[in-house]
Amino acid sequence: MTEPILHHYPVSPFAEKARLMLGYKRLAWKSVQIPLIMPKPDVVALTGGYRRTPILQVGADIYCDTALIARALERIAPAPSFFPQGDTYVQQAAAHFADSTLFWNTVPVGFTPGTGMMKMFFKDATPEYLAAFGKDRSAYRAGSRRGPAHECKANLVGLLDRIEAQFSAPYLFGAAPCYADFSLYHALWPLWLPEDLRPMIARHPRTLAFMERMSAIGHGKSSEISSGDAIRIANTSMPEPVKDPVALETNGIALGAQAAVMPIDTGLDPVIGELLNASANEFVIRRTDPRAGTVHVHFPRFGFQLNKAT
Ligand SMILES: N[C@@H](CCC(=O)N[C@@H](CS)C(=O)NCC(=O)O)C(=O)O
Repeated sequence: MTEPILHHYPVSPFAEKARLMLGYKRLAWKSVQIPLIMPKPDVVALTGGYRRTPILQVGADIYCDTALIARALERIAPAPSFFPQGDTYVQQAAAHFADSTLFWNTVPVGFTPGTGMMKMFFKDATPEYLAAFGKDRSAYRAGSRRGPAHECKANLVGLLDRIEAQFSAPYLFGAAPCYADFSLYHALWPLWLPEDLRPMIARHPRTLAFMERMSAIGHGKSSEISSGDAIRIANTSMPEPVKDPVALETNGIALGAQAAVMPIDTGLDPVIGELLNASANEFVIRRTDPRAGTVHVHFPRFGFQLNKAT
């Protein structure tokens, strides 16, 4: 099997979710360090425009969004499963809430200038870089609102109490981790990783024990390669043929037609190419890049929009 390649950077919580999912599957993987801010020419060579972090590459197949990365990894390595009690609504709801609402409350607190993640990861950053970072993230968030830290801190008081109350077992829904645990872990990571913020979590002993337990899963075995090497791997690989393609609710866009897929919330950059699949769980777009060759770019259905290519 082609080793999966994760394109990521250390400070990204969603990348931490993917690293831990790879560790849980005990997969050997390759790691490509990507820029934190635009431009990201080598990411875009693979995705065709999608810029969010992380992406997972398997040969010439590119998986965008950690929800779909989880499903791709589940296919590659079915055991241990991310869905030990089945792929149910309540687990997806818990994962989605953590990836969106909880995440957007922990990030403004965890990334407050001069503290937490900023102190850990950006202590040597120049004022010019910090200004460029701020500008990049404002553009990336487009019209979506990020609350001020005091509002998020207030929300977190109630949220952390409820998370603590949920733990009657080692993990959210029982004795083994499920997909939602990886989402909860990464959303709380910006408050748990930096020692100066950890007391917010440590006030909740079961949540603290959960974070320690999840962190102990580790990242598995990875080796660094360059983004140029990853592009060469895509170029010399054949994308996996799509099995049983369907055009579910495409609003008139036929399979084989040119289409545009992009997120509905942040990083609204369309990926344009031939629509190969629009199933209940996944969009697949085929596109050809001068450097990466022909690739299949995969997106989850939920959280993404399909439009006619203009
Ligand atoms: N729903 C996406 C969210 C990914 C996301 O928001 N990632 C952040 C980093 S934690 C990001 O893309 N930031 C902008 C960037 O890296 O360019 C997922 O599950 O992968």
